[in-house]
Amino acid sequence: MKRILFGHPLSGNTHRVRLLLGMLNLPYEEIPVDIPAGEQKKPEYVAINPLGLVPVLIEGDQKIRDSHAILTYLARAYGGEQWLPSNPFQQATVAQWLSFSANEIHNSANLARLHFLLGVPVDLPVVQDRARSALHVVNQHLADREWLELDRPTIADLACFPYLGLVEEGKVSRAAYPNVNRWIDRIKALPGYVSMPGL
Ligand SMILES: N[C@@H](CCC(=O)N[C@@H](CS)C(=O)NCC(=O)O)C(=O)O
Repeated sequence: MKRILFGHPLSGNTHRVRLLLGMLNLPYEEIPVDIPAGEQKKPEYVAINPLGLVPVLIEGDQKIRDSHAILTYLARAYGGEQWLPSNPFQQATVAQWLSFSANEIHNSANLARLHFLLGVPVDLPVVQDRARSALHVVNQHLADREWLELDRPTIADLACFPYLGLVEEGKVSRAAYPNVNRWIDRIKALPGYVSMPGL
């Protein structure tokens, strides 16, 4: 069965999907979408994702948009109990970090990075402060644990990792967050880890 990932080489949203695909050892073809040229808003791509965003995963005749939804699908379809357990409470503890990634991290660390990478207009001090708040929350949470939930790597870790790992590209220092830094190193040491520029 053919598996295609529409993404962008510098996209952390795409990268969290690449990470799980690598860790699950699932073969796929990546089709780069030229975001600076606006290819994601052209009719051909909007027919694939009406939101005009990457990533999108196509697997056979199934199509999924949004990196967190894709992580959820891949984890349940191929990851057994490891990456997203079936127990409802445990599943919710993982899901709360997917939401944290999609909101608190996306609207802070990601926006600050996009400002320096692509000149996206943002209220820089505000988004940088929000990034520090997100780092603080994760740093506190990791004070007495190695992984975000369940004492093992799950899609919670893979969701939050890219933009916290790339946060310094938004000119926010990670120096004051040692638990986050050790957690980043642990993720980079996982079997199947793949890198991207900046990580
Ligand atoms: N919640 C979405 C966010 C996707 C997203 O913002 N993708 C960015 C690339 S990292 C994008 O496609 N930007 C193009 C644009 O805003 O036009 C996800 O997790 O997949």
